[in-house]
Amino acid sequence: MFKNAIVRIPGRNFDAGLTSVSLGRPEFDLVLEQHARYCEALVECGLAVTMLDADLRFPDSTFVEDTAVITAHGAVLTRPGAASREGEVEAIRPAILRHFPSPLTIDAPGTLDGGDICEAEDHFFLGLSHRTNEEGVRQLAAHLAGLGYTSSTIDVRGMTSILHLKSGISYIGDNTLVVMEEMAPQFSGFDLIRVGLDESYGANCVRVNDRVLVAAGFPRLTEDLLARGFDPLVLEMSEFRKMDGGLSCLSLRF
Ligand code: CIR
Repeated sequence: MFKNAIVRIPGRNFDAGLTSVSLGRPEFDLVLEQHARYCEALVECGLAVTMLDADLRFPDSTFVEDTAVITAHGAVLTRPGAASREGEVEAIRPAILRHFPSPLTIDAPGTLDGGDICEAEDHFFLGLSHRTNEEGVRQLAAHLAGLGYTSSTIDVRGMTSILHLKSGISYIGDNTLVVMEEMAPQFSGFDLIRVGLDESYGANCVRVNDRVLVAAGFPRLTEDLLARGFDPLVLEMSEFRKMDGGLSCLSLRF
């Protein structure tokens, strides 16, 4: 069960962040509206939400997930792979320290984005991506082993359609992974909810206590979740998608 979430309100310069997709410019009023609804949803799921102020130094800083990996046994501050995002870690450190007084760290030359890290019970999948390098994975695997977890590496560098590992897979509890079709063969041993190409953005969903947050516009995935006994909570994400962001990146949950 999660009790807390940390989020950061998007800044007015949100549209100056990094993106690899051509879906148009995010509309700021809608960004704020979708973010507010996302925060409400976390409250509906029973979480106490810490809302950090917008930080105009870092246009991508609303994607807080990339700055830390938080487990039940301890937290790790990351070192994001995009130079424009490196300073986000110092900016979030005080909020993490309030809950985890001695976080571990990822140090140079390691780089690691939280979006590449997928926790499935006591095992972590560590995505090797264009943001997370081998040294970052090595350091995190060692930290996780010290905290009592196992881990394995999934190389997503050849997959041009996703930014992070968790753009393509989500562990939603009950031994179930939501996974983009092309990644499915790597995850035997789990019950898989496969997501086709046309719904692949939906693969980034988030189990929060009794609910599964899922992006609006992916009816087959939502039906599959219902059919397997999950309780989807559908959220409009159009403006975050324009900046390569998904549901999981908007919060740290613990
Ligand atoms: C970036 O490119 O870093 C941001 N525009 C999007 C980050 C999304 N984060 C995530 O999926 N964990």
